[in-house]
Amino acid sequence: MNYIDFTIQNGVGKIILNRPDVLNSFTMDMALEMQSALDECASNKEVRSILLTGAGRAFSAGQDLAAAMAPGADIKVIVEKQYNPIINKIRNLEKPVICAVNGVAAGAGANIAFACDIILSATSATYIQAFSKIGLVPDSGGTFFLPRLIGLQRATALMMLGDKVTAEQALQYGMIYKVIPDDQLMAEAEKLALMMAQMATRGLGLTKRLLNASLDNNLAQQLTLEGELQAAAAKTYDNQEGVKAFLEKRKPVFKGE
Ligand code: T3D
Repeated sequence: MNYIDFTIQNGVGKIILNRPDVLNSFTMDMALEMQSALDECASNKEVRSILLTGAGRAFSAGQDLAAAMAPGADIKVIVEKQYNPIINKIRNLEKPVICAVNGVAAGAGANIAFACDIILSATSATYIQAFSKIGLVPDSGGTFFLPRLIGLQRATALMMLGDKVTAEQALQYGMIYKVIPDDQLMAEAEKLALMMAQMATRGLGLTKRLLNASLDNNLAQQLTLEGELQAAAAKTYDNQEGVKAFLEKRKPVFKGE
């Protein structure tokens, strides 16, 4: 891989967007590499949690605008081949995806972060729905996730005005989970990813399936699905181990099965 760093260690699949000179903005090649890494995280049983972050001072400035202007570039193809698969792969990956936003997250860069399960943000990170500044509409699932995270009023204002949101504001709005001092972000994110890789990850994956479904289902459908997936969770090794460990007053050893 040339534009991302991808490693698997101690159950954690770590994806680092790595075009720091252009603030990790996306080209087709980088997007396809990220998609391959997400596929590997989904299929490889060794991977039980995923950590996504950026190299250098930015998380991602979204689409590489020079690449978007290159002869032959087709914006519809860019959205359909680069970003839509990334968002679908993150949401359909039944393992926790942690996003450590290390710096500015703009355009598609911000909206990829919002598709992740848990967002930890550096104090200095900022979030910009940059699309309106260049006459585009938000993509990468932004119009789906942002209003659900922070409400229609704030999402509309941020998407129309393109205001820069600080990490503290993002936390107050409910866009992200935690703000962490810059020099501690990666250590905290790695600690969380490692901890989650040792949890009952099959159950976490089923929880993610429920949360995905809750975005469309009515209450009756959701209650039915909760019953079905609770029955599936109860059949896992990890449920047996969790209950046994509780009764034996010891720490459970989960396998993600
Ligand atoms: O085809 C399509 O377009 C459809 C897909 C759309 C999805 C999208 O994501 S649309 C939104 C695209 N992103 C943007 O509009 C953001 C553009 N970038 C910025 O507004 C600013 O760079 C930031 C606010 C993110 C950060 O500002 P600052 O002052 O910290 O950094 P800078 O000096 O602007 O950028 C540093 C370098 O990165 C600079 O290169 P240089 O001068 O050092 O050689 C700059 O040109 C480059 N860079 C930053 N963002 C992009 C970029 N190069 C290409 N594409 C970028 N998006």
